[in-house]
Amino acid sequence: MRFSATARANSNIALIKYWGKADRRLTIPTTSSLSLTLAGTWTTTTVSFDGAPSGGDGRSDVVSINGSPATGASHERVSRFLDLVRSMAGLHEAATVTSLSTVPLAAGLASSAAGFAALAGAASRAAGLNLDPRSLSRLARRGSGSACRSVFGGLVQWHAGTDDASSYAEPVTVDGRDAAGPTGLDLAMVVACVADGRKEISSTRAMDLTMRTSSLYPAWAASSAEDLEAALQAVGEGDLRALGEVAEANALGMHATMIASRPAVVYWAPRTVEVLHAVRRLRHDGLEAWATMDAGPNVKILTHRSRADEVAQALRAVADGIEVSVHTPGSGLVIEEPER
Ligand code: 2P0
Repeated sequence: MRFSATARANSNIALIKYWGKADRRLTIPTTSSLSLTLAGTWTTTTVSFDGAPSGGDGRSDVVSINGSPATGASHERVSRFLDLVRSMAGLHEAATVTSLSTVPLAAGLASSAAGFAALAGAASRAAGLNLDPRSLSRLARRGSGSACRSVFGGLVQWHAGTDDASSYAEPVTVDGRDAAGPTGLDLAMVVACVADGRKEISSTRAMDLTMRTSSLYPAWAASSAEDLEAALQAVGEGDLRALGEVAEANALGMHATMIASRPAVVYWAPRTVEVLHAVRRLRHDGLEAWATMDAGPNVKILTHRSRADEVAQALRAVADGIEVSVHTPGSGLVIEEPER
């Protein structure tokens, strides 16, 4: 008997960041976060439980990511996640996983968020589990923290919680309407990719190092709770300026904690700084644009949809070789019906 399901999920970019775990095994974060899911950043994943017994003397999972077999730590991470799904479903069969991302690496959006959200959807459905969106968010979180937010579209809040049940994401709406799209703030995210090399240190390791060694970390975590309140208030009031200001401050504060780690975690490249200055100049010239950055050198700029092309144009002019793309808010996890 073969059980198969396919699911797809978009990437998300945090406006109020997740950086640090209170519980590493369960991926319970130290702070709550807020993100925007981006259109056109799909990862599509198919999972089949093949009938062969897994683990022990049985065969191991076969995992292919963008056409290449996953090996070592990335295979181990997917397989451990499948073990969790198998234990939830009482299943003992090995899986075949095929994952394809539509976002080119050069777009600067390579992320485990879309990957683990899609894997959570496909694996749980192939295993015969029929999870509601909140349970899918909790499951995706166990693969990668930020993945719990990619289960939903538009603006999404991840409640840090204190245990597995209370740590999940949900959409942020205003009067029951989508807060990110044309009925709300009408947001866009411009991504300026300044380098596409592999990162020196993974976000998982970097956030642990920051928590253990950066004297600035407790101050950032405390202010992040206030930042989230301010961001949610700005969303409720439809105030893009207030949202942009707090998002930029929260991201730069997170990077300050990393830079104060020992050894320092410095994701910034020279062109990162050039783009950050360009964004400040745009604001000075009256354009609504605020920067955010993640565990890498690329800069994402929050703006109004109507100004996104102007922002993109200005950033392309900063230096040769900066790849710029414009993204509107996108939808959450989509699970296709399984074949049985
Ligand atoms: C975020 N990042 O909120 C933050 C900001 C990067 C910087 O979530 O260890 O890949 O798998 O839970 O989710 C990247 O961290 O980390 C991330 P794990 P994840 O988007």
